Amino acid sequence: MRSVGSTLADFEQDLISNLYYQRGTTLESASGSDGYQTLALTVRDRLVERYARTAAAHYEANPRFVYYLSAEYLLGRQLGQNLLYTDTERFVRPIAADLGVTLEDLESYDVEPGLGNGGLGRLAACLMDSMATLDIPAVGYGIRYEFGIFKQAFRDGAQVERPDDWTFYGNPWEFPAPDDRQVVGFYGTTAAALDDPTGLRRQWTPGEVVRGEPSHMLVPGYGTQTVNIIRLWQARASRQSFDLSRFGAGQYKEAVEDIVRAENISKVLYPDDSTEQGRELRLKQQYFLVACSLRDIIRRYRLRNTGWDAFPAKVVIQLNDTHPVMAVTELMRLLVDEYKLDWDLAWSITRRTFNYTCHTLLPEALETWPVAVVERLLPRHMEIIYAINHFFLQEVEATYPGDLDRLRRLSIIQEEPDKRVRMAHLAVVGSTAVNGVAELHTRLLAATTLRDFAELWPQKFHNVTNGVTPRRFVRLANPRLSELITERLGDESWLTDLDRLEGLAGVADDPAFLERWRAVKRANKVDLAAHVERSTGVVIDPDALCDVMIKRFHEYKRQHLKLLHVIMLFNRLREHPDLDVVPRTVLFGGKAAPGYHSMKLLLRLVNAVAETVNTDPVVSRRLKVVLPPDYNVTRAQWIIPAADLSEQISLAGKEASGTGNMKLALNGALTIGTLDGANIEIRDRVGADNFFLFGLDAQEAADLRRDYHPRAYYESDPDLRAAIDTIAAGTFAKGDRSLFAPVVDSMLGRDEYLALADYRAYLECQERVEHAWRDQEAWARMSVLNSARSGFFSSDRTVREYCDRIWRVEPVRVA
Ligand code: 26Q
Repeated sequence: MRSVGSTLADFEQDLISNLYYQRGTTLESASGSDGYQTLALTVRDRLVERYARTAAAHYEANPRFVYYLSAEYLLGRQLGQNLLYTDTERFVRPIAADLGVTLEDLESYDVEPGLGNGGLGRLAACLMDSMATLDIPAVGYGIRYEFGIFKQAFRDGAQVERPDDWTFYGNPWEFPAPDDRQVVGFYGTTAAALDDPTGLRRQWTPGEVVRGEPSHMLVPGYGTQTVNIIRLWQARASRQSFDLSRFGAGQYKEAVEDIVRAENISKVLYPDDSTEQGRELRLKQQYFLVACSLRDIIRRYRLRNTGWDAFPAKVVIQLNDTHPVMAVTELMRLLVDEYKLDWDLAWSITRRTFNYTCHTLLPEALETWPVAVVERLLPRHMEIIYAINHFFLQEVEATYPGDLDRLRRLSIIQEEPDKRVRMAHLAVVGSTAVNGVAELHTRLLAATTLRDFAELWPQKFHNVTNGVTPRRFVRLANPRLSELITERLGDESWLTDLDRLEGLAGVADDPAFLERWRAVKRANKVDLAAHVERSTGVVIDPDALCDVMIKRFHEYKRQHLKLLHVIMLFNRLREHPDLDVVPRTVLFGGKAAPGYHSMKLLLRLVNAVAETVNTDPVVSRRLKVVLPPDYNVTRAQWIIPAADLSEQISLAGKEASGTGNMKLALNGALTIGTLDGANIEIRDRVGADNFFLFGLDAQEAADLRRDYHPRAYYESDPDLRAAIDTIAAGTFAKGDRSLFAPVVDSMLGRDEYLALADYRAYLECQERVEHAWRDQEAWARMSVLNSARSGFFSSDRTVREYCDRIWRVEPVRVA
């Protein structure tokens, strides 16, 4: 095997060579982009070698593999990560300096692949990172969207979406693998298979075929030789589709129609994590991912194994939410129709192969597809779903004889008001293990959303609390803090053994250490201020409390509750200009789904409030509000290290877990939060004294919701009334009372997520925050304890739990 050198001289040599032979240019005429691409290729070369060794070790060991199926991956920028993982940053700095550029200049060309919406996509990336770090043989499968999550800009404060053409300059981090292409069918008809007396095997003749072309991104482990891959599928027209005769006859549009239709499948990521759109194309995407990936999994299985008996022992497939759940039906189709296994054996193999992670509790977020749509697009799969459901309901009937209502509730098919396939039910029925993503979430899943299933199969239900990778979200994002931690703990082993952060607790009372801790936070805030000024023009004070709410805009997350607090502060400062309040910068970050009009209006209101606050000569000295556009993983890495306060204020019982809460706590932000998702576990670990808790708990919220009158809170709380009236009066709309009226109406009308009920508690809690902030040393101590006690939230721990409880896989060391 060819080998790259490990010295500075080798690295330099490879850079020159790559610039010349890969970019086709020279030092004299290279552009900044050439410089970046060349560096990327040179770093990539170091990973390729490890990948080759990993593939060889895996082939040799023929281990059980984890296959992670996810419609989304939010990987973040690759350059910094891969420099760290190959330990080559130390070469690049001096070389760049010689050339008169900085590493930061080069990094500005690194485009993050935005192949996800939010938490679920970023979790997939963190788990892949941890699997590689723990030497777990794994492949991630996903879609190579031509356009990722839209770019957010603001025009007159309103969100405008621009396409994310992330591959425009080429993606140096991926390898096309056209040899492993697959063919996928859609539509068409089914017929009885002549040789099958049971009628369970049938033959599908698709009406359209599309090619899936894979490319892969390398996923290196930290501190190990393992490099796994994420394989991303792109849809292309099958070769026959290009109609040369039509083209020759001048019918250009018709000639390329099939090509366009095929390529549309992987054209764009659905930017919608709220409303189920019922769009056939989304289902097509899902099946495309699943069909390509399963064929690839079987191809890989057959490299080292024969027959089907060993399949579930060698293959474990994790379904990231229900988006890839058609895999259950597709594996059945492949085994029964194509490989001619009998149904029962195929079903036993299938059920033993899959596991399902659920990421929500919101009933409206549970995917269902109209039977008519599935029938048309995937006629054979619809038959298989009916058959699976038939046998499943027989099982239920045997357990609960005569309980028709239970059958109706459990059925994979919803009958009323219209016939739909319940994807979550299919996922549970087709899986060995089902897991929620935080303790409360798992408990509520079993008690509410999936209750009947939890009663039927209690052993199927597990909790695996989410985690985040400390490499990206501490080491890369926060090098200053990392250095201080390493100095304190003596070495860098905390990066792969995050519980070692506990060692910081011992210096949480050491004034000298606290002083340094604060200096790090301040320096990070100075950096953030530069980013904020560049993107918004607003100058923020690095000594102000940095109050951060970064996440998708969604009603249940209650950005409007935070905004009511901001407006209250604004009103107070206007009325009492000399009031002694803690200077604060309130930073929001997040996108709203393009079709989510109420949240887009709320974004607009945030911008309007920001404008009013920041231009008020009196108020703006103590309060700033910013919403830097286009929040993404890269920006998260800038914001998180600078945060003092982490806003985790969803209505209890609605946020499955949250992962931003973990990233912020690890970086020493204190949380103000409700008893929701993983907030509960964070508070349990960092200690109630180091966490600002407020609000209804999940039970209280559910009870209150039954008979809820938001107006009563408005009437009885003068601060709340003043804040809402300020919006209603048009204060943030140049006197126009109509623009933000829908926000007011929704709060006073339904207030779906009980923001008004939690308002007073939130305000009082923010007063406790202010009080705590006034003692900077005590605050720093709490900050240290948050980092010190958050080691549990490493995604390494999450992956270990999946390995032990669900996957039952063992590491394979790569020499
Ligand atoms: C479904 C159907 C049609 C169109 C879009 C979708 C869709 C897309 C994305 C549905 C859901 C999502 C994303 C969900 C998500 O990010 N959930 C979050 O997952 C995190 C990781 O487990 C949790 O921490 C968050 O609490 C949860 O909200």
